[in-house]
Amino acid sequence: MELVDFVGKHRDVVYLLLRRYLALQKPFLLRSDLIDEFDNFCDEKEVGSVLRNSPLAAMIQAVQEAAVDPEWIYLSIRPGIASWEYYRIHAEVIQIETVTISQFLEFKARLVLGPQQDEPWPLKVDMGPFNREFPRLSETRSIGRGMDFLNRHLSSQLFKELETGGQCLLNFLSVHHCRGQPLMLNDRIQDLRGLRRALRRAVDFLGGFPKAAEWEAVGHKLQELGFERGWGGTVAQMEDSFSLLMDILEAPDPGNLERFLARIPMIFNIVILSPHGYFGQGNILGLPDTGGQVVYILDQVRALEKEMRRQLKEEGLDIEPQILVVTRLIPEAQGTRCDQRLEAIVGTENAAILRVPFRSAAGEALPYWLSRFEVWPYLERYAMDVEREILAELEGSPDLIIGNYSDGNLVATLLAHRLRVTQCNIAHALEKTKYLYSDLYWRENDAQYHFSCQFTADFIAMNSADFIITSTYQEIAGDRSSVGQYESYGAYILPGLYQVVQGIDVFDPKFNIVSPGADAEVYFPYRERKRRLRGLRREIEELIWGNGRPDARGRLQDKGKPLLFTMARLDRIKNITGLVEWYGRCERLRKQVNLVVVAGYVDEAQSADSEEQAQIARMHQLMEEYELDNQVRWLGTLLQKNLAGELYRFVADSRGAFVQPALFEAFGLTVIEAMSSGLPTFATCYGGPLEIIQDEISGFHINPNHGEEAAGSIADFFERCQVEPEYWENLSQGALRRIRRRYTWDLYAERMMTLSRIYGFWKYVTNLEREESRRYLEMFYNLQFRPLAQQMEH
Ligand code: UDP
Ligand code: LCN
Repeated sequence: MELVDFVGKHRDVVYLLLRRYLALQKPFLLRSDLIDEFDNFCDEKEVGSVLRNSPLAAMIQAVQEAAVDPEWIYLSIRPGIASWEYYRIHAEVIQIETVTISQFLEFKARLVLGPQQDEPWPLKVDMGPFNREFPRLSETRSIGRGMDFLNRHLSSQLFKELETGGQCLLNFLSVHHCRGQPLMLNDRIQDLRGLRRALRRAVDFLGGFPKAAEWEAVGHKLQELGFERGWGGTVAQMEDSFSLLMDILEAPDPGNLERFLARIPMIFNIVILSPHGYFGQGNILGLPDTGGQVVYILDQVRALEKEMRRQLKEEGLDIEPQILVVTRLIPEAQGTRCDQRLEAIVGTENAAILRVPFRSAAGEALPYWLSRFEVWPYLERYAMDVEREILAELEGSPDLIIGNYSDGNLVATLLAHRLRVTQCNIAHALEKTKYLYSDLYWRENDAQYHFSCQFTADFIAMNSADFIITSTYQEIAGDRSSVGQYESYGAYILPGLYQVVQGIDVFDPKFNIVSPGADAEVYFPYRERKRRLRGLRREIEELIWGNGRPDARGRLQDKGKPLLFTMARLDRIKNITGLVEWYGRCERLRKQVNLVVVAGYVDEAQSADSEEQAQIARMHQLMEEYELDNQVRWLGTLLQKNLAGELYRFVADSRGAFVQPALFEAFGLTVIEAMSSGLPTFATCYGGPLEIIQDEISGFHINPNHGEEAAGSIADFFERCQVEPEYWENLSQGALRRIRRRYTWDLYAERMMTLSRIYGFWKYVTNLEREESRRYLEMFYNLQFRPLAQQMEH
């Protein structure tokens, strides 16, 4: 091995470097610490030239973490996406050797707990053995395209099955019911031979009818042959479905299997869970824990309902689809509608928000709002209450349960388990990678954050889900230099509690990237003049230039300049204050544009959140320090959706741009909204926007840790647009093109429905084989999660 040889040959230099690391006197070093120190070392020592292009330098680039005690340095190395190796080096002897993941985790635990608390038999959790028989992707570039892979796998499995006379597909079609009615086959068809015969007869029979004829004309005879009404709305569609099935019985291939499953009516009722936060339709965005997740779910519901209706019509079924979004009922609702049990969702025909209260152990409804970190003790009781309510509301089980975020996914797990329904998870954001060392130092933070509960819940829910959808690739597996959010659940330790040897495997075909869009009714290109909401123009001018608004600070002096716009909750991580500071310091940028900020409140007293209060104070301080009142307009107000939509377009009219400067952004709906309006967009390179935007084609990446450079590149853009106005146009077109191809709710809904069917079929086929892992997770839930959650209640 190159590295071992190198270390053997250059022990003296390696020794000096290790001493440098030891001298930092930190038990854990991050990739950036290791690289910075390595660079300093190379700059100072003559040996720098030997080291810079050595295998050691390559290794240091790939190290994710080092755990250090005076004797040993343990390293986790990630040579590529989702690939991990573990080593240790003796600091005196300078010998390098591989270690197992468990040894690495235990060493880290020892550094946290101290040697006196060494545990000879720590609890080790390992999902690896359960998945041994299951198919798994092998290429990193296929990660997140689980469905395509599964389709190929399923069709070859089906091929083998059919050759040996297996009845799995037949049984699947026979069990298909909706509200007690069989939908595909009745009991006149009992075996594969019978099915083939019936199909031939049905196709012959349909040949004598006009293509547009409907079930009423042909149904009687088809039922006699063994078919029910779920095969299509017209004779043409029925013929299509029958011949697809005949092809599959002859020789299944991934394409025809996907097309066939996509035609089977399987999903009529959906339950979407989002327990925490204020979930409603008006006046709630910006309340604690209530941001993009709510926007996402409401748009998702509208898109799914539309798609379900379209498909049911095509399938010839007169069934009204129903979607319920289940959240908490909060009696002390702070002027919102979160104390109402049922609320119809605007823009849908039959979807509603169903609110069920959290109950205490004594059975009383909890009157007040709780942060997402505090919800754990209530979720089990909540799941049971929800089960009763949805069964009553839907008059039966749902066909698909979608969880959102850690709490929703846990409740989805409990419900899907009890009702035996397909489960889909969505995370929006996972906290584990957001908070540094939140797993290792869980004990220190548990009183405030309860990460022990959250990470245990995540582990259970991720492993229980039939499929998981993410908005981006990096959410699953990161990129070359940073670890994916799901990848970070691969192996980890909560010292003193348990260690996960193999938790989540990002090569599991359950992962699928399905990105959301922006509501196309609200966020459309600035050029579509006819659709523009001209009535809002006065209000917008007042917002941007108006005098004497109590919720604004700053008045723009030069109205002719383009506007640089940003909008977000005023959280630290959104880094709005960072952007204001970059702007304040960059003369070139100040010369080119005015800055418009929509975030938080101008009056600190209006905020109930300490983090937000600190950000508000910082905003005022920056406004003073850089004398920004003539060039920055800060609006401390929550914009209503239509107004926000028109504002993006107004900014585009000024030939301005949008900036999303977050330190980390899991996905970033505002980026999608701005791009959908045709605004050139600058967004953080940490998180979702890195994938949404192709640098210099559909927008720009900026590094929030290098503010000066970021401000410089925005200034460059505007300077270039001065001399080359078509440059602005190119970027605007690039953004619109990108959105049309990748980020629309229509694409989302179609894909989501296909996934639900394929994974529903897969669940049916593998049901028995999943029993082992189900039991294991049940045990982990009972013995680990439940006591942790109960402790919180006392
Ligand atoms: N939003 C809004 N008005 C505001 C601030 C934000 O309508 O005053 C919306 C914004 O348009 C976006 C969502 O809130 O749809 C924020 O989602 P994002 O993914 O950007 O961030 P999150 O808040 O989920 O972290
Ligand atoms: C939560 C976040 O933090 C955002 O990055 C996402 O865009 C939003 O949810 C919707 O998924």
